[in-house]
Amino acid sequence: MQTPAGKISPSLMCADLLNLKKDLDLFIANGIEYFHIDIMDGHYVRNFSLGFDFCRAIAAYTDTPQDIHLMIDNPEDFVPLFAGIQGAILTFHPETVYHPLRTIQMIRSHGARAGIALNPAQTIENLGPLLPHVDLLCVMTVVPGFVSQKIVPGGIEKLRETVDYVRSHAYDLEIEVDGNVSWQNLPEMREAGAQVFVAGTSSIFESGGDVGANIARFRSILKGEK
Ligand code: S6P
Ligand code: MG
Repeated sequence: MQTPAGKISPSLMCADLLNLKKDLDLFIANGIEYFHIDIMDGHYVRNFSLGFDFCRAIAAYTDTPQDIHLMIDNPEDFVPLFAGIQGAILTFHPETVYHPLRTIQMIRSHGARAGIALNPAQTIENLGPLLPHVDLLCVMTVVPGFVSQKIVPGGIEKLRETVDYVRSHAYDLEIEVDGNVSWQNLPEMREAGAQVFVAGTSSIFESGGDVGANIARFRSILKGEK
């Protein structure tokens, strides 16, 4: 298979759970790179979403790597649990812990890849010391907590500046964009240099849409075809 122009990480929180198996089969057949699993605790964000049992069920069905986005307080309490998911990337929000470097080390020592998330109100320079130690940087283009939000003003410009910062320091990590990765925003997010795209209700899982056709549409935008 050709190296993809960008990786797709469908946000399974946005899937129709009653049709999940059908969609998973489509994603697997299309070589989808990651599954984005939003974990919310009702404290760090005012919402609940998926949980460990969901990750375990997906892992029992497919070895597609899980891109697990922990929007929770005290993430270290749950690192041993989630790191047990084969091939997982565990992304946490650094402001939820006193010592984020220790959390990164903990994730890696449990055999998972480590990611950190950058909120719209945070600057990349603040996270600079952590960047040599992580596998993934998740740039949030919405405030975490809910699906179907509009991109924050200046979100794409911030993404571009963040990519430039990471490249100028030659950090070896993947840059993911999460939040309103819509048909409209996707071309600019791609141009800005994101490498992993979280696909939710504004693209692959759009209401009334055909997931199979939407995967093809997403891929062709990532290749710069439309
Ligand atoms: C938001 C969460 C995201 C959403 C994604 C949904 O708190 O971290 O991963 O699931 O943004 O996609 P959309 O297209 O509805 O914004
Ligand atoms: Mg997310």
